[in-house]
Amino acid sequence: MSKQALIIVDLQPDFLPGGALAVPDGDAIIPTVLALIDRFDVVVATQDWHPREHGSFAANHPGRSPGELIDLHGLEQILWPVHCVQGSPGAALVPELEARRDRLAAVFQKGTDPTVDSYSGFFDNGRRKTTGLGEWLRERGVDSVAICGLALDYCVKFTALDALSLGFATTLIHDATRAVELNPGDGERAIQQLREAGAEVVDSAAVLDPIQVIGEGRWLRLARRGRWEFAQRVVGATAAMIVAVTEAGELILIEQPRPAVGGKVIELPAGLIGDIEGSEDEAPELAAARELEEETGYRAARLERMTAGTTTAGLSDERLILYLAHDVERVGDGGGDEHEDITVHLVPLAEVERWLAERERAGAIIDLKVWAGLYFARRSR
Ligand code: VGL
Ligand code: ZN
Repeated sequence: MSKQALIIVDLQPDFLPGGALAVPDGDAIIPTVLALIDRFDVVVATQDWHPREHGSFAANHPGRSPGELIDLHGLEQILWPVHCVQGSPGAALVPELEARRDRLAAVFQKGTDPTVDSYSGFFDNGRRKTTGLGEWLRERGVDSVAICGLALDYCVKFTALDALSLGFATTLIHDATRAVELNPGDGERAIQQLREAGAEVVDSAAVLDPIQVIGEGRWLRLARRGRWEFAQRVVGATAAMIVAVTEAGELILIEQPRPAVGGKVIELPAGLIGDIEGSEDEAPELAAARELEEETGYRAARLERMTAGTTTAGLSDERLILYLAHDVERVGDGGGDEHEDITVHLVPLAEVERWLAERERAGAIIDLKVWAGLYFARRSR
């Protein structure tokens, strides 16, 4: 069994609002971090722990101010206000965490060498010395880490990047972090960078309130989170739906039998993304193009992403990306694959309401997303 540790990064008063190097809203993560502590067998903390003469403090460079960049013994260094001075109240662990000391298996101090800063909980910024955290985790059989704390765009980010580089499966608990944002967007960019480096980014709910599978068929799973039951697809949680209008100004609709509702349903063409074996990584636009052609016989020169969202969030985790097809051209009959029984309807944009009402009176069922599609279809003309 893989063993996972929680790493709480720099949860210290100096990084909270009112502190020397305040992270906006940093205190908001404390209740979440406390709840997370109980869900991990191994919990460790890092602590920014600088000598007063530390080279990252602007005050130690006459004429310099916080936020400026300098060269510190060969490494680029952002200058910070004096913070987390060893033994000062602002450098302690926050009282809420201090009260849970019994649950912290170890605390790793960093930034103790005045000549080099240490954002990561594993190594200094020059990667010259280890704090011992990596070795400590390995010795205890830990092979995956979940990371929370402050600040997302500095110490949390570099701790996570080092964890990945050391081969730990790494999860970032997004809502249990906050960013300094010296530059607006630094937090989002840190998330992006971590994803690209291979980190999994989750919200604490995924840990505190995990999804339980209570049944599984060939295509669908019945799942539960807390008391809430819902359906998940076994493959492909996201669908692509296409709004396509012919050159003559007709909205392309399809009609097909839907066993769940026991009748024929009028819908926009759509299909699952990544449901074809061997092409699970298919780009959403390609899935949309493929489905449009398979179901309707029309090919689009270009697909433009209009919007994305949930379809029936009370019933399923399914999400949908809605595309607008540009310059569609008829290349086949459509009708879907061998398992499908699809009729294609071309309905002049100005007559969609009347046509749908008529079809409804005749016993057809209308998928409500047709109306959303109509909005984008008309807006595009
Ligand atoms: C941190 C800047 C300087 C952090 C520490 O904990 O993110 N940031 N020292
Ligand atoms: Zn620091």
